[in-house]
Amino acid sequence: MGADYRASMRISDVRVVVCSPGRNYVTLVVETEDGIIGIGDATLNGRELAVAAYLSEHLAPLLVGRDARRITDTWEYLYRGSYWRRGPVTMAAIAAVDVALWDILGKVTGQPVHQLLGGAVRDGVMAYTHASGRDLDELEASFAAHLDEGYLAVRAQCAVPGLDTVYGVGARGDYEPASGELPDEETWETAHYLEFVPGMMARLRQTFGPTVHLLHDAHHRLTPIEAGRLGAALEPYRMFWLEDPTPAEDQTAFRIIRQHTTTPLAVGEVFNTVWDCHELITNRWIDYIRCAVSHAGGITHLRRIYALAETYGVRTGAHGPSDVSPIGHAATLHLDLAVPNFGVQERMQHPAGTEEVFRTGISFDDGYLHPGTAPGLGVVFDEEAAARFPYQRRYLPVNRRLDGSVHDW
Ligand code: KDG
Ligand code: MG
Repeated sequence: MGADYRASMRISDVRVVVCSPGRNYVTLVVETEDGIIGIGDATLNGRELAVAAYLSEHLAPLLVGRDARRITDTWEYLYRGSYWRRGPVTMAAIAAVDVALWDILGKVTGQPVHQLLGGAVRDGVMAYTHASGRDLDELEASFAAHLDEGYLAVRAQCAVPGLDTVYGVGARGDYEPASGELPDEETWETAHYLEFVPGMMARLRQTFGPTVHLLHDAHHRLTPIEAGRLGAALEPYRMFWLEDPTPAEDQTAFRIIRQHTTTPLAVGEVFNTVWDCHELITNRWIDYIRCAVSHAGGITHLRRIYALAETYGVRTGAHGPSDVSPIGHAATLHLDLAVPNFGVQERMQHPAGTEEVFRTGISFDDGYLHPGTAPGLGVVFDEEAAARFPYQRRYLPVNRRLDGSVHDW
């Protein structure tokens, strides 16, 4: 059992730790005066130090002395109280505070966070992972390997003939998009991509049969009508979803895509608040909402987005790349377990080294993830280990068309 729930719960210390065990992570550590520690993920890929500064310079002074149990009040104070609302930096910082407070509440009450959210409504969380290849043979081998691991759902990305580098495909093995002291440049030409992708999906459906869930990420690169055309071309292969077909800030683009295809649509990894997606949800222009706990204001805000989505028949498909730290992953899984309109959860392996710093109770069996039943999030953050892996500047790539102009990445 945790400490006595009636005991004083004043926050006495707030620290921000930036570490790089294989990639950068920003972690918030919140400590109460009776020694309970809560942790939150504030990692924003390629912009880590902006969130770290927001937390340590602007939020930490507001937190010391507050009652750690007042989670919603703290969220309101940090969101409404700042006047400057929304945006990835602000909302990643608020998310870290929120998740740390849920972690503390779980530890104090002796309950895993999903119990505090109303309890599990499923036994496990269906996960998808990433298959990729420099050609179709390599993609097929990668896809098969993930099925062997037990996955029931797999996202497929492949190099496109005529383009040197594309999103989702590493030069060797696993794809980790952030790299380099300065941004790498990837190449793009929509015509090449649209020519290639339907054949790739046809081949995977043919090879792996009718039941595996097939996903694909277009990573914000198409116009609405191009996306409609791609969705229609993919209909015979019964995709689980087509992700991020167009740049996500244009919500009304999805009305056009919807008019042209029944391929299910997923979007949201770059969203920070319900205001980024309320039109998408209430107009039923999407099928899956993909916000991350760590980027969309934490558990407190994401569950409101999910509740709105539930009302309109939209399911969840939370973002879970390696840039969401194990703390963020655990928080997401607790929410996934507890919401009725769960759809699927992304899972990308963290680079080697991450486990030296973050120890989780997350398990994966027969395609399903579970965050464990330890009080709070169930994640231990080893600050001494983190100190051995100092921050390294990393950028996400920039995308250029073959004529040299910058395109959406
Ligand atoms: O930091 C950027 C990544 O999170 C993003 O490129 C991953 O698109 C992504 C996905 O679907 O996991
Ligand atoms: Mg994506």
